[in-house]
Amino acid sequence: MDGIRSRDTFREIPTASPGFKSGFVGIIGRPNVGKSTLMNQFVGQKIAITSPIAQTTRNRLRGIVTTEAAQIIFVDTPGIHKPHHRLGEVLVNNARVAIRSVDALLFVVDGTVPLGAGDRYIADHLIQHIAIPVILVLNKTDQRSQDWHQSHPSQSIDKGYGDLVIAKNWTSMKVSALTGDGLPTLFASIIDEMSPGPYYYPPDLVTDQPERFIMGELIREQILLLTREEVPHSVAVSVDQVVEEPTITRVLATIYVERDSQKGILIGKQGGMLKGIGSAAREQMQKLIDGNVYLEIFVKVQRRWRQSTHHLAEFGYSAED
Ligand SMILES: Nc1nc2c(ncn2[C@@H]2O[C@H](COP(=O)(O)OP(=O)(O)OP(=O)(O)O)[C@@H](O)[C@H]2O)c(=O)[nH]1
Ligand SMILES: [Mg+2]
Repeated sequence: MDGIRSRDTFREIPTASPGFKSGFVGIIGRPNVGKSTLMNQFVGQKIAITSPIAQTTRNRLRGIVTTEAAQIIFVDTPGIHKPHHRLGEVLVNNARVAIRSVDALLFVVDGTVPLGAGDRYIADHLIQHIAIPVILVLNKTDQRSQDWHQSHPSQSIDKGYGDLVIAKNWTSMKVSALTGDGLPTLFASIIDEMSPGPYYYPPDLVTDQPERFIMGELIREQILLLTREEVPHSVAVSVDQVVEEPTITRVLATIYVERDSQKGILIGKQGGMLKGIGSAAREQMQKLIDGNVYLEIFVKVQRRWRQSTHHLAEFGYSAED
């Protein structure tokens, strides 16, 4: 399906035949290991934003994959890290909450570096608190080049994880979320872990989040890609209006930052930065809805919003329990 919209389709939830399998699969790991990239690859469509900046994902986001034999609902979560502000605390809390209500977990790690303290911390948490099946996903193996193999004897990396896998009887797989390498095998292992179950969503639905949410994320993604230093972490985006006209969809959005200096950076010389963000985000939105988009963006300062429970809630980052 092109675009997440299927306006004219009546979405019906079919009755599953005997033997149809379904379930929820949490994707967890440190920031930046490729969790959202992996979910997008499975879904076959970009529903989660991705970037080289750690802590890209801020909301739990479901990606739905329906085949003839199964429906898997992937739950992408924010990277687990040591929080430095209230926003970080909420994100890490919500990632932990998300993994309590799934049937299996993909624990994603960067397969090009040795097991680090951050991964070990998550692994210990899983070992102590989680009883559901865990598949350890060593991602980014496309970066294991000839040189890489010479400077990082791969056994030593895989061994660190190997001990974990053996101790807990986890399955482990090497993949590249970027190229898709290893994903069919991983998907088959996921299905193996699922029990017979119903369709939870209509077969043509790819995410539980409304289009408006993803539009805001697409703007935030461009900010992550185009700005530097503290700016990416200091922004929140609200999509204030989406008006669908016969030939175009008009979108009105506001970017919130914490300081005037950040506002200056976002707008840029003669508005150049904001124009760049707007036109790239607009292009992505057009792909998303498979139609024309007119996008207007404002920038406002909301001081210390990342520390304010009230503003966090307003921007969609409430703590779950
Ligand atoms: N080379 C390579 N890069 C990858 C792979 N998977 C993801 N990346 C890149 O790694 C960066 C982080 O990817 P994301 O999918 O945003 O990572 P994440 O784990 O969702 O990050 P957070 O949302 O911050 O927790 C992006 O620049 C991706 O393009 C992979 O298999 N190979
Ligand atoms: Mg992510």
